[in-house]
Amino acid sequence: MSPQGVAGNVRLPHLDGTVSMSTDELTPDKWFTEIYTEHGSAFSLKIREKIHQEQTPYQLLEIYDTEAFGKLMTLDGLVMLCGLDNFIYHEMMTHTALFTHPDPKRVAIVGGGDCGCLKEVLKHPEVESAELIELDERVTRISEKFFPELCESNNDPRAHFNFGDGIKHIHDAEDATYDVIIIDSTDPVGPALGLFSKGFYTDCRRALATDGVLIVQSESPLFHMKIIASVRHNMKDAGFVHVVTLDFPQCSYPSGWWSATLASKSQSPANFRVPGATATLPQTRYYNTDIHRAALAMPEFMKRELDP
Ligand code: AG3
Repeated sequence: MSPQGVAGNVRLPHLDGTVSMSTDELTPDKWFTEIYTEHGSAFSLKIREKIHQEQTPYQLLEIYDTEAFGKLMTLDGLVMLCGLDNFIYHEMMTHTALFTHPDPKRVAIVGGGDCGCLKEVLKHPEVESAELIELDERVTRISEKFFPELCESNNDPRAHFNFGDGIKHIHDAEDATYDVIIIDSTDPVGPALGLFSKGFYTDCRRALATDGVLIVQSESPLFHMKIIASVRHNMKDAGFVHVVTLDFPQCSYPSGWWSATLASKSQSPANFRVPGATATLPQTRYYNTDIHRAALAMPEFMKRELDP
């Protein structure tokens, strides 16, 4: 006898035939919805309440308390992160790049003002400095208030904050300043557009030392193949020797499936470091060696569209 009922006839909690909502409940005061107009779909979260709203000098920043996904941060009405699944994105955007580099000591994060990537980067003991370059300081201040779990390493002496234009910062950086550059941007619209360009990746390449690794959030394989293809093209044009796209689930982003594209100056992305002599696996909830390897495997449609 299982605690839930007779073996073979287990009652599944919440799947007992009751309807969990009626459509007239899907009202803007009870639900947050991001509509993917071009893709005829949307993502909704039932909200308890909106707990913060402000117009920063750059964007509309809102925080909701949701019923099942933890806190939610949106910028101009688009989901940036929520409590439930942000660990997948942040771990995949960081550990894959740091384990591709043979000895990552100096890391730059462009965007990522919520500090989720910063926290993951600082889990690597060999990192000596992690610099966050975020345009909108309010994102960081509000994350400190509502997502303290992402900001728990902000006082680490290795963490440095630079609130300003990431494109200019990388452009002005001395040659070979960084080992790893992480681009944790919004979608490629408005000020973020430049973060997807060949010119920016050329500056990144120059600002990276010999074994340098760049990783960029590159949108959804189901919805945004043109963006992924153009990121890869621009990285190759910028002179990176290896370019690979990794994929992972992210249920709160368009289509529920996301990607990151990694470029390296010399290291083969397939030969990433695994726990042993040169690497210790940080405490993670999603990332591990098998996940890293699996994320490098490309689905057939992506292979066909990206490497014809
Ligand atoms: N960076 C990627 C956000 C893209 C989401 N797009 C959307 N909801 N349309 C988020 C920052 C997390 N640190």
